[in-house]
Amino acid sequence: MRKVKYTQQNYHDRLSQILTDFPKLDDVHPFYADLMNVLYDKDHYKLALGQINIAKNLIDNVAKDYVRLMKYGDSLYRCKQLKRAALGRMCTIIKRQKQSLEYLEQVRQHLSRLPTIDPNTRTLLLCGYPNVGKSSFINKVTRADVEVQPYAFTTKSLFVGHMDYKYLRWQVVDTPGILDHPLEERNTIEMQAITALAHLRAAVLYVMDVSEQCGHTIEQQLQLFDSIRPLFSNKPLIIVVNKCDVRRVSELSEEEQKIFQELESEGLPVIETSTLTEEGVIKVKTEACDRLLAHRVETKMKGNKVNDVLNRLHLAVPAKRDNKDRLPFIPEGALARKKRMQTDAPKKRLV
Ligand SMILES: Nc1nc2c(ncn2[C@@H]2O[C@H](COP(=O)(O)OP(=O)(O)OP(=O)(O)O)[C@@H](O)[C@H]2O)c(=O)[nH]1
Ligand SMILES: [Mg+2]
Repeated sequence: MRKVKYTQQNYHDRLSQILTDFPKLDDVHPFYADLMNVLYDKDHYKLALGQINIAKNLIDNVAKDYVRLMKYGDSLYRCKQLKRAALGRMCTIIKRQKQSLEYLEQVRQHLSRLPTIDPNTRTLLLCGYPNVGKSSFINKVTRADVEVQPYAFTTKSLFVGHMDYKYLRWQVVDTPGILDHPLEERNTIEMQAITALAHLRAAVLYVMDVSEQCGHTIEQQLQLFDSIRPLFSNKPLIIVVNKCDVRRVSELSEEEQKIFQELESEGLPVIETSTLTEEGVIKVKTEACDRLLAHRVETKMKGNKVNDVLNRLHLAVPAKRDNKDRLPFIPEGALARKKRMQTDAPKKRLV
């Protein structure tokens, strides 16, 4: 009886451990829940965990039944047979879980290598067609080291890098390139980018390549921009025109230039960059960060928590008492020293 109970307890503990350690899709942030759905398929994941749970209960029942039977065992030999049967049945139950366990192990390994993206912090999100220079950009502004190659779909998953601006921590997310087709036809690689766009409250940098070296025309890139535009709503948006060392907006045909002017008149900044010469890279960074900061303050002002804080705040606006000038007071000694410094030979000042 002890052997049967011991085996049951061991199986029970390990299976419970698996069940508690895997994240529940309903508990994690919607961004991660969606990402896991894209990568591992939500139904398959839930089913696998459900199977493990069923196996755990089956084992518990087997142990209970056989321990009861053993109490009525009329000989040592019969008890031994019952023990063998109990252990055998428990093993069979576990053996049948092979597929679920293997799948969960794969998920576990993949999950542990996912980038740590904090969905609530300040984030810049790079998106656009494949091969336009998104990864080159993240490599320039952060300490990340993402692979850059002259062919499409070099980046196949999300990457995150960190940088500092205005003494704040920022994360920059590099996404795989996306093509312009309906959502149902998108593959796992593209869906990761879409998930990030949908869930992260970030400043979006839409990277374009007017040199068309990426293999897609400006028209196609603008079409994609229009079709994923709903995902940009309520987010600061910047259009990054990359590879300006090859071709500038001013070298485009008049019609194409007009499109960019229209975008600018809508209030979208269009910034030319080149990750080769680093032209415009810092400008994009500061512009995006400033816009996101302003946007975050704005949304916070709209929330209902703001009244709590505003009640406790008092903004003092001092008014002038009279028109008397109150000049700063500089002690005699300091003045004299300053004068000496100016009149003395410049050589001494240098020393
Ligand atoms: N001339 C020029 N080439 C660039 C510039 N930025 C990137 N490239 C080149 O463009 C190619 C693609 O760059 P990536 O950074 O890998 O592009 P990506 O958008 O990350 O591509 P995917 O990961 O495939 O979506 C590389 O060969 C880069 O050397 C630039 O400013 N000027
Ligand atoms: Mg890339």
